[in-house]
Amino acid sequence: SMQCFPSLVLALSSLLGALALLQLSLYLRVPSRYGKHEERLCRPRGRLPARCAWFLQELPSFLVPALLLALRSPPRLEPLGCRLLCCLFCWHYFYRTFIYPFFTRGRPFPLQLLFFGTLFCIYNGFLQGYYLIYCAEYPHDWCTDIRFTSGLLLFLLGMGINIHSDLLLRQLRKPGEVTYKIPQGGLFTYVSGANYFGEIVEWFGFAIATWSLPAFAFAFFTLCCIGPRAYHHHRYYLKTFTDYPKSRKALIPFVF
Ligand code: NDX
Repeated sequence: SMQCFPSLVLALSSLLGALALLQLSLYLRVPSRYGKHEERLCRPRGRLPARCAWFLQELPSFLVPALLLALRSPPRLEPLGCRLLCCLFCWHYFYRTFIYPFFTRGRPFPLQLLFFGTLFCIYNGFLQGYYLIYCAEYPHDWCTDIRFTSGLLLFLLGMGINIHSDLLLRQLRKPGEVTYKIPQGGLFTYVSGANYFGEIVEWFGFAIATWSLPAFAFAFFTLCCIGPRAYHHHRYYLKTFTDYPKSRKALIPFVF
């Protein structure tokens, strides 16, 4: 049966950090090519309806840790902390896999990115799940530790912002529509990437609550992945809409 190999956790987390830097260098100048940043002019490549693509891509991030948790033998009943934290991770990906895709009105998603996205979700789902279920150890009073409570609060706040912003974006279109409009309301009043801001807050909250290397590596990856994307969305809006609100920032309210 499986056991904890700390060197495996260290290796996988470092690779995740390296991927984050790769991502930053690739997508700081040019955005990743899906959604509003897909090249219209290049030859038509394979695409899958957004619904299927997001479902398939995000499913492993839910399934892998959920299976690790369910199949662990002997069942690890003792540390409540690990199970609770693993459930938080699964909870987010339950939303992203089983709820978000079924309501999305997004454009068809490029197969090539879907492939890498799926690999990424398997990798990260395994790393976070494996660490929490086989390696993490928390004192019995972890639930009252300031790191746990403040991290959990940030996680919930970020998740709320993320889900609310996803909803506001979806409502910009009628079913079947693929045009872009100026997002309004909620945190979009302050930033162009309100959904991304929520997601970043969420994963840094998770990192603080778990106080673990894999979770900090993932939060950093998220920042490097969707931080630049928020900036590119912002530039796109400024270029496309002459009446775009001048005071709105890219990612962080009032700051950047
Ligand atoms: N999926 C995370 N890297 C990513 C898919 C892409 O969950 O090769 C990371 C995730 C993957 C990425 C994933 C990992 C890295 C990959 C990358 C592709 C390349 C990259 C694999 C897995 C890579 C290396 C080199 C390291 C291997 O038509 P449309 O689709 O534009 O419609 C949109 C609509 N919308 C509007 N509608 C009307 N008017 C407007 N003005 C509109 N603006 C947007 O709203 C969509 O239907 C919807 C949302 O669009 P958008 O662009 O704001 O968000 P999107 O990027 O699609 O993300 C959706 C949600 C969001 O809440 C975000 O926070 C979360 O997913 N997310 C996304 C990406 C990554 C991630 C979270 C994370 O890292 N935690």
